[in-house]
Amino acid sequence: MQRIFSGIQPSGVPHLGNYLGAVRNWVRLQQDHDCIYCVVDLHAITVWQDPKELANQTRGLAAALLACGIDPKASLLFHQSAVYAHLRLAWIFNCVARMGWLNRMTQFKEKAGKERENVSTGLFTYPNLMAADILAYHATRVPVGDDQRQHLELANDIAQKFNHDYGAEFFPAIEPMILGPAARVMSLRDGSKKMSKSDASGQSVINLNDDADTIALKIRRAKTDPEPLPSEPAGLEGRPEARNLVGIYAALTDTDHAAVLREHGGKGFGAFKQVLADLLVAHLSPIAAETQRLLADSATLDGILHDGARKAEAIAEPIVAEAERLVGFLKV
Ligand code: AQP
Repeated sequence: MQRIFSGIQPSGVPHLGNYLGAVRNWVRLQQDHDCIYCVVDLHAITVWQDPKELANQTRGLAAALLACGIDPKASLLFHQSAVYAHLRLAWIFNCVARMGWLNRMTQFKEKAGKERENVSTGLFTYPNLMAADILAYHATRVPVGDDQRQHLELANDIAQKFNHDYGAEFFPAIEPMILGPAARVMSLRDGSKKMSKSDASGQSVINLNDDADTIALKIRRAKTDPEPLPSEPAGLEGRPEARNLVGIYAALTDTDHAAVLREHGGKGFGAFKQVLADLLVAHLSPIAAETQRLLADSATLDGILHDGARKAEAIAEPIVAEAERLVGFLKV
């Protein structure tokens, strides 16, 4: 079975983009892959996280992942700061990756914006830690949203340079798995920006813990244009907000844009938003309820994360120890 690694940051409440672009695929992949799923709290602190909230956000995200269907008997689920192997390999990769490579990363440019001189150095080296997360397990497949494609190309560059510099075919090639019609869910207020936990406008994001009324309100208020829905995908050209809502509908019903437009083409957005909101509520309400149930028993939740971390450590430790040996560190 091929080994999968994927992570998600506890930098806020998980949202529909995380669910459709990543987590829903993670659940499906459990059937025929060896899956390692990680709540990446080390990544989260690359931007400021309130220390009073971070542990709860980590638990909240782990509970949401379990509620979405991650099965701790079938997969490993743990939080990143509990397994030191990630940090040891990330340091080596900091010394393998080149400044020029990181300078090209569009996520850094978007997140740093005009604050480039003031953001943390961790935000800049984030892709090196991400490469370490994956390669510490010799994972070869990484299910992610479309926004992470560039980081995975960089991880492959790092792996190749390590192998070349240290004269060993040690790290395998990584293949991104970008799945489904909603690999990039966009903000409900601006169809050119991705839906993001850190978006200041709460109205742009459907959170996995939103209740039915909140979901319906956010969808009603979602930005659209005055034209009715087209009957074919070509008619979505230049209409990013319409494309986004159709993509969400397609993902939730396991179809594609063409099938959604065959059914709803010609309708105004008022009617379409109503059916979309109903569909979202039917999908997300059980997840929100199960998350709350899991959070009420934090001892069990912490036990799952602790067990996952120990099993993850058992896989990563010999791989990272061998990388350190190749680098030439003294082992006494
Ligand atoms: N809008 C999105 N559409 C599709 N997939 C998405 N993902 C994130 N946003 C979308 C996918 O979710 C997984 C986990 O992402 P993450 O939380 O680790 O980091 P992120 O991509 O930086 O997510 P956010 O919401 O934008 O977080 P903040 O605001 O904290 O930076 C990844 O597989 C990602 O592709």
